[in-house]
Amino acid sequence: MEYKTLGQFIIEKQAEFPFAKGELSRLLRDIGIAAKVVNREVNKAGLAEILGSFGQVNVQGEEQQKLDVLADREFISALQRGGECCYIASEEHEEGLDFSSSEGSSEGKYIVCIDPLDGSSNIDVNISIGTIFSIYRRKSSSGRLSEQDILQQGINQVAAGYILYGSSTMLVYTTGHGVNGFTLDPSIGEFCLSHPTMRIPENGNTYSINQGNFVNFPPAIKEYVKRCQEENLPTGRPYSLRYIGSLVADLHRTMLKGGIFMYPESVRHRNGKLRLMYECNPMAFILEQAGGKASTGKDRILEIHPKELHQRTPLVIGSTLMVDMVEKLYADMDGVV
Ligand code: P6P
Repeated sequence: MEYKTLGQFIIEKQAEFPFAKGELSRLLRDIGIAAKVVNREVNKAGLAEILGSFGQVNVQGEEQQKLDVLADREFISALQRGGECCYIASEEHEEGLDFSSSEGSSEGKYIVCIDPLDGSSNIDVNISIGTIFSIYRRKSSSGRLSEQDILQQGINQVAAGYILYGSSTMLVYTTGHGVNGFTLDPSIGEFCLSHPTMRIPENGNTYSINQGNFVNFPPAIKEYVKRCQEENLPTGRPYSLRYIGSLVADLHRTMLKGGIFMYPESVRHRNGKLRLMYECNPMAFILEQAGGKASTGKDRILEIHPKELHQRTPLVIGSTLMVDMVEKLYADMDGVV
């Protein structure tokens, strides 16, 4: 069987970056290695005694599942060992990990924002979970990092990707030249190119939202959901609601099949629930690179100017024509309560 591994692909694509010295390639390979270790632990979670909470609470106030902690440690140590990374912002840590001490201990020029194990509340019910990462190049050339290096707009990402630990484990990433998907072949322990040049259909028949929050949704989202429930598609078929409650799984399906995912602002989540730096920006970069769209309902996600590391944002993402419709409703209903 002819296959191309992630490592071969990265080296092949590096040639497209004339001035690349291989640092980003090494960084992506480091992430791929950590993903294989986390995948091994996720797959045996049901067998070994690593299910259940770690008894600590993370910065989000969420009970830390043991796999959360393990994944966080694994990715951080892989990135630190690789030496290409000068700063890591992780969902599991209030403060970022800064390796750019003024003594210049780190020559790394990349900043990584990561959600080591998103959707971890699904671990003990065996639902797919994921890792999401976002990579920036530092703006300053050396010395201690400043806030301008760390809180960059999503349009400055040099790479972003996710790992989906599901019925099969996939790594999907972009460096701004399209989106490619790799499936882990356990028989050789390698991620192999399985979904080259991924594209999202410009329309779809699936909407993905936590309908349980309906009463708290803004008017534009309520109107959109109502139309999905009451109207049929141009094909005459009804819309389908699909919601797993695991961002990577919901967005992977959306990218493959078309559709729209929404986690809007609400009475309960004034700025939405999802995090800008390590959930929404990377997924927005990937979906845009696959021909989709990602906004707050009003503004493009990738153009948000971050103010803090763990800030939240509303998210409306998926097939372009469906996101356009939601944005039109926000514009038409602005001010409606
Ligand atoms: P809710 C998982 O906890 C997560 O962060 C995302 O993966 C997911 O999309 C969202 O929260 C689900 O949130 O409020 O619908 O349970």
